[in-house]
Amino acid sequence: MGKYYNEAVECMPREELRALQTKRLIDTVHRVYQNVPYYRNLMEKKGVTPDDIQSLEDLHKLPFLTKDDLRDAYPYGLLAMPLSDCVRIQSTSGTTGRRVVAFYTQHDIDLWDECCARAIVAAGGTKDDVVHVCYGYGLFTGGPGLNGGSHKVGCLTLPMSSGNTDRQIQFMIDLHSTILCCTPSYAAYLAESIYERGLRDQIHLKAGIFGAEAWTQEMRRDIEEKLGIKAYDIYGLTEISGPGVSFECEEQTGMHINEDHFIAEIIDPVTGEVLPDGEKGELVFTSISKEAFPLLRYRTRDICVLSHEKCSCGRTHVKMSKPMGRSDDMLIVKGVNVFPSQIETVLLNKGYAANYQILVDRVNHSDTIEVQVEMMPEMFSGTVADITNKEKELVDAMRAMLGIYVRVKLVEPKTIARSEGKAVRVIDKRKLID
Ligand code: DLL
Repeated sequence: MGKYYNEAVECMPREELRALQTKRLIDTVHRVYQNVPYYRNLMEKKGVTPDDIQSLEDLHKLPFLTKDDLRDAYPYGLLAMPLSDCVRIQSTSGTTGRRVVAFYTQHDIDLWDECCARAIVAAGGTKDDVVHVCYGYGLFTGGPGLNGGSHKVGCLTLPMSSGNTDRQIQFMIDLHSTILCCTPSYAAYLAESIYERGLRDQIHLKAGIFGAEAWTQEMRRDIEEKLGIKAYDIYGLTEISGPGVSFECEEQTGMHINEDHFIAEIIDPVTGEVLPDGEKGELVFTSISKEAFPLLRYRTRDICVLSHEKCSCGRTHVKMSKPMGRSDDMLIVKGVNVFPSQIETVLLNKGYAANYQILVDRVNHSDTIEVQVEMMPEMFSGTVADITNKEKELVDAMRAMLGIYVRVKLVEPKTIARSEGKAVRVIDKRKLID
């Protein structure tokens, strides 16, 4: 297997890849038009017929799909195959309060597993590895996706699911886990627990495949150091299949999108206009090989940048940057756009761990923002004056990053709840009031 799971496809010359995408796009558009009345309606409203789509350049003529469409069409309205041909559903974690159900045929599961297998091999995985999966299993795609990928590579797979940190660590030691798959916030928590218990020498991990939520380069370095591993990013979303839509290679400079299955575009989130390579905007996916739930021009709300620059790993598929936040996660505080990742960067740069919570409120018609962050244990014994100085230092750094006053409160170590899945970083009380 070597360096790639599927070299012929992952390193396919771009011309050939475009030809493959074009053929698959045309087939998918015809099939969706025939089988999905909901999308046919959207196309008719825009005055587009399947014959208008002859090349990749015509993609922009198709209407967008949004999460609201998925909600309107819930549960079966976007199915492109008879339900009797489907073998599985998965569903979103509901972090934004809206459930989405995606359907899979056996073919769809196979291609999803292959996408995850590519990610595992890119992280150095071979059949000799022990893959420790502590993403949640069940409706969430994380556990089943990485589990399927690990089977395809032929690794010994530990379907741990999330939670029970003591048991996770014990299995890791006893079964010599070599590749850890979980959310970066849980990886940070595991790293902290292993470090505190002095067990680092008994851990055999060499790599981690972490995704499902935003994480910064500083957090990557912190996890890498504490666990002695190389940490790889993986991206995906339930609507488009789950983890493995894109994944990092050894260069760690963005995630290769599995372009034989998904066409990516970047658009201006306000006007919907397609933006050129290198510009920041909202990521849009068109799935071109799925049978049951092939979404066309699905707006992810994730803000990022695409790059077609040649990658030293040899893969030819386009790379996407780490999402820089979601257009619907962006907080507007006192009229200023604030992404939680900016706050995290300040904290990690100043030597704090990523144990924090952002509280936004509205007091007397004015927005307030407070960041609660855990003190590092060595600070905990500091004097009140020392703590006040540390808080002031963070307030200044936040102001330099965001341009607004952010109240900072240092709290005792271990007082902010740890997450086993996606971390809840923001509590926006304004949403509860409005
Ligand atoms: O989070 C799928 C997944 C599982 C990806 C395991 C990676 C690993 P959803 O629950 O539908 O699916 O959430 C999808 O999570 O639109 C992004 O906003 C965010 N997200 C996913 N991966 C990353 C990442 C899974 N690597 C939503 N970095 C997406 C930042 C990510 N955000």
